[in-house]
Amino acid sequence: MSKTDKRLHVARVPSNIAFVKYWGKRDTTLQWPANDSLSMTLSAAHTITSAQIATGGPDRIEAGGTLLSGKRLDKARKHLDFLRAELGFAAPLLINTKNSFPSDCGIASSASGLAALTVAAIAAWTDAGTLADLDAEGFDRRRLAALARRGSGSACRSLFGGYVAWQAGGSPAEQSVRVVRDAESMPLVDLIVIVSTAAKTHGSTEAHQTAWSSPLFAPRLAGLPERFARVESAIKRGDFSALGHEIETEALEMHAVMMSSTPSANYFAPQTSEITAWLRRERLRGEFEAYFTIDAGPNLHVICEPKAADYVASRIQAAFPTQSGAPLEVLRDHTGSGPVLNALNLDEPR
Ligand code: 2P0
Repeated sequence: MSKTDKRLHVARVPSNIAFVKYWGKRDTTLQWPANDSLSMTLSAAHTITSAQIATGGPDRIEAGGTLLSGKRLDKARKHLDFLRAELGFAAPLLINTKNSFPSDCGIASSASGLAALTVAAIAAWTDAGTLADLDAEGFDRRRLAALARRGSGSACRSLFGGYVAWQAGGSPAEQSVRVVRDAESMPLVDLIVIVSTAAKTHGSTEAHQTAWSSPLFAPRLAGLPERFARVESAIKRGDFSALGHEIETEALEMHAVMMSSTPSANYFAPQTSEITAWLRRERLRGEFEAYFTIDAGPNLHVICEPKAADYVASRIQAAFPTQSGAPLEVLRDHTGSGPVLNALNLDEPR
């Protein structure tokens, strides 16, 4: 057994919530998005993926102790094949992955999942024990982001903390990821309202392709650079009200594109619409300041300042006490500072 056989490389990578959404691609193979996007990195919603060099055989990929299957397995395998072909590594891997939140229902599990797989796999192949070790091996965050993006576009934004922009540039090779503002200087809370944990019926990778068929997509793309600039400016100024209004309009615009595409995709559940209408009504009445955004799933992300979070969460749960007969779940998350990598020596007591 070589030295690397005995080390377990553990990546903890947060999910992210997009304030300017990535929807539509110009190139599916090279993962070149139709527009620039901007997200807030989360903390509590994360994926922990461990990787270890296997002594032989194909990759073995487990999720929480059972073998991964279906589309999640296909996506993970395809990404490991891509990384091997791109980087020249050969060793098979033992992978174990676990999400801290429900998968495939609009909490960006593919973002944290594919980013964590990228970091853990490369750490195992290079025997890196920290992100600094990976950097020394030639894998800085930007390179890791560019590799993770090939597994899932939104994954590239999870490699950094705070508020993160993914810019499409003039060609696939000119894409870039940069931090707009760090987490500590503008902490916000994301109350993730779980309307449904059922896996979504239309996966976002396929649905991305339909964006071009919507009559609303061209006007959306024409207006997005200005919205992006307004969102970035609101974050830099710390203007929460301006940011909040922008993110609601942005989320509704993306869903209007989804709904008006052929075939059309409607990710809203009845409670999604009820809660958005209620939230706006309460805000207009001056009850609290909170704004929603919604990804490719029925669950809502209610964004507010930390000082308002307890009150807003209690009001949501009082107004919507149950979901399908069970108490409504509201996960509390906040602006996070990005990924962490560790290594454990398996021949030492843990
Ligand atoms: C985003 N979403 O910006 C947007 C908002 C969903 C709605 O990125 O095909 O899973 O793997 O690149 O990253 C979901 O798309 O798609 C997504 P692929 P991905 O977060």
